[in-house]
Amino acid sequence: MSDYREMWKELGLDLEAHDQLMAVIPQVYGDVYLSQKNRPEGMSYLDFVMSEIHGLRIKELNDLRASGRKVVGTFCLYIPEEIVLAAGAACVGICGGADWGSAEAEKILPRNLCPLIKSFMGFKLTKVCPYFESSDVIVGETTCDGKKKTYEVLGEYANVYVMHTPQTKDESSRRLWLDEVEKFKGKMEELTGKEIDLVALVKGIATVNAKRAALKRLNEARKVDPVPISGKDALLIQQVAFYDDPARFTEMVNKISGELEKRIADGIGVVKKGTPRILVSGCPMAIPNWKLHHLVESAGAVIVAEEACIGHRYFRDMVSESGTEAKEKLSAIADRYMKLDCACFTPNKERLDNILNLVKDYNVDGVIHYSLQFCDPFTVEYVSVEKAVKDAGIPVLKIETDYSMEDAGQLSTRIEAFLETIKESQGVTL
Ligand code: BJ8
Repeated sequence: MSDYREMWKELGLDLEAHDQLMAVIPQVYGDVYLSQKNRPEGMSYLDFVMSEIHGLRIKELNDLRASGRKVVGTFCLYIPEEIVLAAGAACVGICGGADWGSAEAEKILPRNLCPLIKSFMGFKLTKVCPYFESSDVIVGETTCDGKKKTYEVLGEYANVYVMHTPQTKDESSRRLWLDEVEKFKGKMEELTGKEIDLVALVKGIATVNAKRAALKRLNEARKVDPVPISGKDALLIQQVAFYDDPARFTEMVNKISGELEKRIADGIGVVKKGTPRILVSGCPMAIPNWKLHHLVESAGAVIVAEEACIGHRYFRDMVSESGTEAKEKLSAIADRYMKLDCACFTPNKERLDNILNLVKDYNVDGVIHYSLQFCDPFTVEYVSVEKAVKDAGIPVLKIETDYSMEDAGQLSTRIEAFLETIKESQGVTL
């Protein structure tokens, strides 16, 4: 990593604080990931990516910027990656999964704000995130109140552009959203100096569709019992989807899926057949938030699907590749993003249907609903999720937490009790 110090300095990182952060990550990664047994060989690519997450990938982005291209940082699934790519720019998800810098964020933001928001503000204020510092523009969105108001504050520290996301899915909301998508295209053209034509849109859509298809294929393998990949490894792959070069990532995920399909054919699993299968539903888990997956899998269950933005919500729907005019392509992009079932929408019945479909398709034994503290949309929507899941005869556990490990012991106890309930009701041996 020492070779990158000059690059980090030029980006404006606080080297001392960054050194402290980089000293913590390998230890955590070793404990959570490298301690696992029987991992697919293809995970060595992810280990490499993680070891270079502030190194090689940032250098690639730096080289890209030196060649005149741009980097666009985002926080939300509503930002159309296809358009960013069509403008010849790179799209990266910004760090928001650790409480590093949250104390600094609390000096200007309320304490009772979602940890994800405090996390990204903390990363910006403490200057330890090279993705933030490499971004030519940060694209926010008006989803939850906490984020939309924080972008106003963030605008004092970074170049911020905000997309206005609708709250409902009726025809007037769809028109508003299409207008936002068209404005975003204009913004990307202005940023990059490149006109986004039909050819560029076709290519951008194909690239992102291929990435989503690769993640879909990977997740198909998780339907099988015994499951050939741990929930922790699958989560990591889905997190890296937001950072890596899309074409390379797609190729590597397809390679891992091939290995998983071979494992399935050979009857090889990472856990024994009959291990309780858990669906996690709720708030996104940005890197390096591996807390819940680690606790659940350490307790003897396996997570087989994530009904979340870092999970099925990201890859479930494709952009239609039909249409022969740029206008039709933009309309197809708008339509695909209107299908997202984030809890910021009301009403949001599709999310309940999607959860129940996952329960069935992945042969789920129990659902853990995960919400970050002070996240009103997901915490309140739990009321409907609990009813729908219980009505389907599936046990459900509600977890509300933050990024600290202070409640790890208490959460482990609750998770173990939950798994015990599943075991008793189904005669599963842990
Ligand atoms: S599409 S889930 S990425 S908004 S956890 S900041 S909602 S208070 S992250 Fe999200 Fe887009 Fe929706 Fe997905 Fe607010 Fe809740 Fe915090 Fe959240």
